[in-house]
Amino acid sequence: MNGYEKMWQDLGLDVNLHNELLNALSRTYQETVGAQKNRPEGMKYFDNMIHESHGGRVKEIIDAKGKGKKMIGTFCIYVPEEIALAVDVIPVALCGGTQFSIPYAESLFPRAICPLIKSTLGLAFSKTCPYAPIKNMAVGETTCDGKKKTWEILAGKVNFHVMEVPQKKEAIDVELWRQAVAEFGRKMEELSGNKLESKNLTQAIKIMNEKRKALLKLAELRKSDPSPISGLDALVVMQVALIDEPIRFTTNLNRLNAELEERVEKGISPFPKGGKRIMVSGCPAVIGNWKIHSLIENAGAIIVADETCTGSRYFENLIEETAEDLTAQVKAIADRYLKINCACFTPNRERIDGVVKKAQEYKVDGVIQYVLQYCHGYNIEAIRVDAALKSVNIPALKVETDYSEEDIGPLRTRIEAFLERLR
Ligand code: BJ8
Repeated sequence: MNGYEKMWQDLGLDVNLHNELLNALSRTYQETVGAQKNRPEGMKYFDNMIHESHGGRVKEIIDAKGKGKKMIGTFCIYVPEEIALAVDVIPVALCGGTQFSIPYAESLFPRAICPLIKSTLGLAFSKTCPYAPIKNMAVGETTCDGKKKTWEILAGKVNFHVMEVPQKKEAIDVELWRQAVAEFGRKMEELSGNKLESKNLTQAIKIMNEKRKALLKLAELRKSDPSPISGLDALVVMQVALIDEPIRFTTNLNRLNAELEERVEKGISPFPKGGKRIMVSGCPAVIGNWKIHSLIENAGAIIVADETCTGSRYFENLIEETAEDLTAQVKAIADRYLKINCACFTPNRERIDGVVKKAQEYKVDGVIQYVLQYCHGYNIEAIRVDAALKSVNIPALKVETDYSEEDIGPLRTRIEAFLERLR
């Protein structure tokens, strides 16, 4: 990525270390995503967006800020993007998916917290995250304990807002969440200096719903046998969804979907018809993390669905577009987001039932429960998910791992053995 050194320097990044990070990311990308055969042409846009995630996309946001826009960094798909967009605030997900930055977090934070949190913090601490200096506010949320306690430390250092995500979905929790979303709206108004108006919110809801529809279409196409796209490429599309400008993203995804439709008609796929179909369920896999998808597909299976926040949890359920005023719109937004089934909720029957339903709908042969080390929510919930899948005769394997390459050998052996016993 040439031509951005001056920008990184001006942002106060450690340019040499940042170059090392980019080289490490680019090597992993080439060895995983780039090494695949028979990829759709339309993936070129998404490859390029990953490549430009620290370059062109950052410059674009700096330019937009020059024209009066603001940027927020987010860490969870519970943050309602349409509210930010409606007041000219650009939301960008800042979660880290690379092992490279983890040691920089471990110098201050306990080692026994999840790699997603450590990687995110490490990028900021090591001055290798170009978004950290350009964001006007970070927006955290009360989901898992690791995140909640981290926000307390960061809040003293940067402009920080924490959204209260409830832990249950009873009437009292619905009310609390609606208030949290309304409060987020007021925060965004303060940050941007723009008033949240129904007209602009209508537009932003449409933009996000179109984006969700395109992602739903991609999910639908993956139901084909053989799926026209690998699970690894579908993951790359999702990773880009979390950082890209939404209208451009949707245009390019619709283009990719049109190509995939043709591939379905012609039976073109990176995998043979009748291959073993897998659903990944559990923790998100953000940019830098292609480990588990690559291992599963290199073992010969194809991932046809992701029940994760870098999968269906991000794009399922559209926002009602019939609300007539601002209050009703904010309520409709809150209600859509509360349908996201994160493992932070209890007792979480909706998620367990949803995993089973999805596994059946996508006709999967098995489910791999993907748990990031020290993510207690998904790790413990895996017991109930496993039992529910067993009750309908769908085999499941839980893998608990971090971002390092140290456990690749044993993981490969376990995944291969699991795939071997399917069907
Ligand atoms: S809605 S999954 S994006 S919280 S992996 S940091 S939960 S210890 S990322 Fe998440 Fe929102 Fe839930 Fe989705 Fe904690 Fe688990 Fe780490 Fe996690």
